Amino acid sequence: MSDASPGASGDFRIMGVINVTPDSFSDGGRYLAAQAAIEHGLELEAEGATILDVGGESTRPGAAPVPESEELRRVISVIEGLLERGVSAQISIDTSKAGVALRALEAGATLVNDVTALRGDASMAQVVADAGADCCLMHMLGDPRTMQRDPRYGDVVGDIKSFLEERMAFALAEGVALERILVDPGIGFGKTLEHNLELLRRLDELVELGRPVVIGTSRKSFLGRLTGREVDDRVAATIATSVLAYERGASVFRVHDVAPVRDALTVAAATVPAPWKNRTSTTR
Ligand code: HH2
Repeated sequence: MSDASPGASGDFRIMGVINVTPDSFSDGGRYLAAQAAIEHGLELEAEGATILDVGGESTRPGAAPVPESEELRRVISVIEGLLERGVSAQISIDTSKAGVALRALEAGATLVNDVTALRGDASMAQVVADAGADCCLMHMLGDPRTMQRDPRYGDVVGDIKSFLEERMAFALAEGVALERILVDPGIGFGKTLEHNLELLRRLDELVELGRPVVIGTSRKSFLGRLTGREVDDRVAATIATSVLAYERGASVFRVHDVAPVRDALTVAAATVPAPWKNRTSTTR
């Protein structure tokens, strides 16, 4: 990406998703899985990702938890490999386990993407605070095994805004600096189709929290319900939601398909100045 492009000037950041393929059969297989994840990360950076989100535990609805030792085996070699290969993108660790976050931060990650917003592990806030790491606080109703069973809210946007406010206060009390915090409504995490759409429609209300809003719609099932498309064929739908979210003030976009989303956001940013610049007093 050239420095002159709007993306490079800071209107948005793309967080490319690196899922470390589980392979419990042999160390050889594990090594190949790590190598594939590293190559994939390099490609995502070349396509315009400025954050690489490395995850070793699926958070899909119904997913079973992964033991810490296995999650560590999946992610640490990938983080080390990405840095050895010279990535300049920020490395994010997608985990809710403090032990995994700690080792990932030691290996060179500088952002903890915790889908439990520091509720999943009592030591997590301290690990983030001690490392001076960035931290993404995401909303989720229930846990991945139960979250899609009839989720209900009073006012989905108001409830999630209050939740994020409370989690920000908790993080601050635990010693995480305000400038290190990002917030995310957690699209698809305990939300019906209508909840997800309402969140996108009123995303500007979350910008009022004064912190960068992260949005992850990439290939998610609500897009499948709307379009009838299978998971690998939801790029256009992901682009539509990303551009809408940008227009309503999101600044970090967690996606699998970096190149097309980057093009779409570059055009959006050239057309409309980043809304979050007007609505927040703090920096992104
Ligand atoms: N979504 C998923 C995982 N981690 N983190 C944040 N901050 N925001 C999200 O929306 C988010 C997330 C789940 O994405 P999915 O496509 O279901 O799975 P994955 O991308 O891990 O394969």
